[in-house]
Amino acid sequence: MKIERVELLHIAIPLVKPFRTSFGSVDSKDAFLLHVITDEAEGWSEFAGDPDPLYCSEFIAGAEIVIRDFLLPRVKALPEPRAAAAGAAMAPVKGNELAKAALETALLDAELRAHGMPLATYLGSTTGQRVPAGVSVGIKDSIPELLDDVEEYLADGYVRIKLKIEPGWDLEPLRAVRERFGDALPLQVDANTAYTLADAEHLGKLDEFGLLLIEEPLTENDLRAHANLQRRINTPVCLDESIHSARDAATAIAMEACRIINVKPARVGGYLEARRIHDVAQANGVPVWCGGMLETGIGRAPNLALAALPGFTLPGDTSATSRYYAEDITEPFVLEDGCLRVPSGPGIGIDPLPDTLARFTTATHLL
Ligand code: OSB
Ligand code: MG
Repeated sequence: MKIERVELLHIAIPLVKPFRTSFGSVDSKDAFLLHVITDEAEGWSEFAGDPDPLYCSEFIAGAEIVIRDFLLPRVKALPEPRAAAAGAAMAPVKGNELAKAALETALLDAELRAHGMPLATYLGSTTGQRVPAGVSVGIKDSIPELLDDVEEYLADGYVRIKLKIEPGWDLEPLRAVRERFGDALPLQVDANTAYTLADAEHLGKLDEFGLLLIEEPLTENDLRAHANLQRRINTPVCLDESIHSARDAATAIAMEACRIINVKPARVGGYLEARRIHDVAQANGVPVWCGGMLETGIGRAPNLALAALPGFTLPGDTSATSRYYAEDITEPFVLEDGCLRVPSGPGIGIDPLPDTLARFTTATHLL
């Protein structure tokens, strides 16, 4: 396989409603796609980060430079630009996991398409498998607004609700959701690093709500603080932002900094490392689930292939297209009995719709 051309397409797609977290609010998904053209097949991927480095240190403008000037030249210098060799070739570049994931995934897609193999088969899951879908519900201006949204998602069939929380928006919304929808509803929360250890006693009050987990309550990468918190509360701590690699996962598990891990392929440098985290967690009896970054269909399809692996025992943030977009750049993913299906085509199993993609593309750069 020889790389002939790599295109980077900036896209902007309106969200059906603003999505607010403890780190900010967005009403549009701004991202870029990578389109790798080789002599054997073409591959697609999506950069998962945002225009601003608020969720993580990477951001769109920086990632474009990192890919163009540091990652792609290293991959192009390989005798054969196979996805399995790309990780090692890119390793001298520190960090930048989201950028690495985007490049590795586009290469992997091209390679698998050349072999006619679906990503799910490559990873060890099954195409056509149904993956239970949860939904992440943003911070709202009022409790009634939150309850309306949760009601709508439950009517759609989502099997698990995740509430975004922050200081001042935690106990009250949880109490309201439990009162309205009952104790049996699978419910979890995500703080996106909004608390400190000084809040440990307050966070202990979440125990009464019988949550599946609390995601990333404290400062990113502070495993010691998360371990300290986990000793003081019953709700299982789940790490998102703090896990960048399989090594991080092994360390966090050994330190008892978490009891559950949110696996986002982009955050850990791609699907190969995500698979390793799944394996490490499974060997330690730690459940994992697949997180999301409001991906378009190009990012959603491969996440479903990953989420179908056996260690993904909790519903993911792999929601249907309609939860994000009135119109997406791919065919929509539709909820069937609370589940999405793993695509069955080769590679990531989905292609952008050319006309729709053209309408949502704001700039195209040849790398
Ligand atoms: O922390 O899981 C997160 C969205 C963007 C950035 C970070 C997160 C999220 C979500 C939504 O919670 C996940 C999704 O539905 O894609
Ligand atoms: Mg999270």
